[in-house]
Amino acid sequence: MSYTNRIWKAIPKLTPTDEADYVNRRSFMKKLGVGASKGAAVGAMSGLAIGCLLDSDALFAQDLGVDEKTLLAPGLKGKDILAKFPAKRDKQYDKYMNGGKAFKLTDAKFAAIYNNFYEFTTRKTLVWRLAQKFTVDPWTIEVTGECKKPAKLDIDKLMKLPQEERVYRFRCVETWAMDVPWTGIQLSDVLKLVEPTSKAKYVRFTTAMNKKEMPGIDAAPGYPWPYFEGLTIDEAMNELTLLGTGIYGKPLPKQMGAPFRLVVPWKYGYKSIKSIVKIELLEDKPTTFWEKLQPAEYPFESNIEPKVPHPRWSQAKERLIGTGEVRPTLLYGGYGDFVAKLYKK
Ligand SMILES: Nc1nc2c(c(=O)[nH]1)N[C@H]1C(S)=C(S)[C@@H](COP(=O)(O)O)O[C@H]1N2
Ligand SMILES: [Mo]
Repeated sequence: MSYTNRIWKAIPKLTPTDEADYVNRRSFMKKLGVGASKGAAVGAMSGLAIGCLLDSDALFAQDLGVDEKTLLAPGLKGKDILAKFPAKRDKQYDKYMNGGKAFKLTDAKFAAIYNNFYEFTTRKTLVWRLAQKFTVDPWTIEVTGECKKPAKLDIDKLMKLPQEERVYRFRCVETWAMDVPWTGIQLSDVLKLVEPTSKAKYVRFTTAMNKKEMPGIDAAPGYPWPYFEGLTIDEAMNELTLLGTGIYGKPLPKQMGAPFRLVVPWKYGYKSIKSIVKIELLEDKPTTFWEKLQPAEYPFESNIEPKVPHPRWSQAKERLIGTGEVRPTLLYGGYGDFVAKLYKK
């Protein structure tokens, strides 16, 4: 039996009651065996957070009877936007995949059902469903701070910037990975619009916080919402760093961070913040959502480094979702040619 089929068989059926529990804080906490106190909840949740997951979680799609088209439904649906997809593939990035060896794209339905987006739920395979009600149009990203021309960029303005398709490996700190064709705008093109000053040394990013449409926020009241992340200005300006607009040739589905998210392929997945509403150019180093919760486990830099274990597990190997294939983790995800220079000590 194939890996996938074995996993399908092993997953217990998800009942509607279970599902309701995940969006209901009290019973969710009870299920986790956690008291209602904030501290306890945060401790347990962040331990669970990026640490606890089951391979088998990946494959509820079949049980839920959901097809690929539903899973990949784009967040942005306007005709003018759809006309920009698929963007032209820039093939020069293909050779960094898998250390230059052959690779196969991850099956789209796995990428679109196995998601981390805690604003909706910590249950990966339920994110897509809870995210369907999330409003992503209209949308603006405010770009502000150390720059000469702060701006509020709406969908039309952002979608006028050049975008292309690039296949990158995407690696979560939990050790799963996927090989996917992103569509995106180089973040440097966005930042250049506002003319950063010489004081801009860091960039801070913030996700939307729409409690009505994001049930995971109230379900985890101890988390420092809204989700926020950061890069150095050199990391943000690096050619690899994308403001992601799409995947598999279409605008991003909501569960993957529609309408605009980061894609930073040499860092662990939590740096690739979703559904961004604010970008701030800063002189001082900001903290991040996960760093605030567990600084020893999720430091600001968080580059992919096979020889630096997470305090609770090894990072030497990674497992591709969809096939279960296990491969050695590559330093900087294989993108050392682009970024090793940023970390010379
Ligand atoms: N706002 C927000 N961004 C987020 C997260 C999140 O919970 N909230 N999870 C991160 C983590 S841990 C990972 S691995 C990736 C997952 O992206 P994907 O679901 O599109 O694969 O998104 C990152 N961006
Ligand atoms: Mo992650």
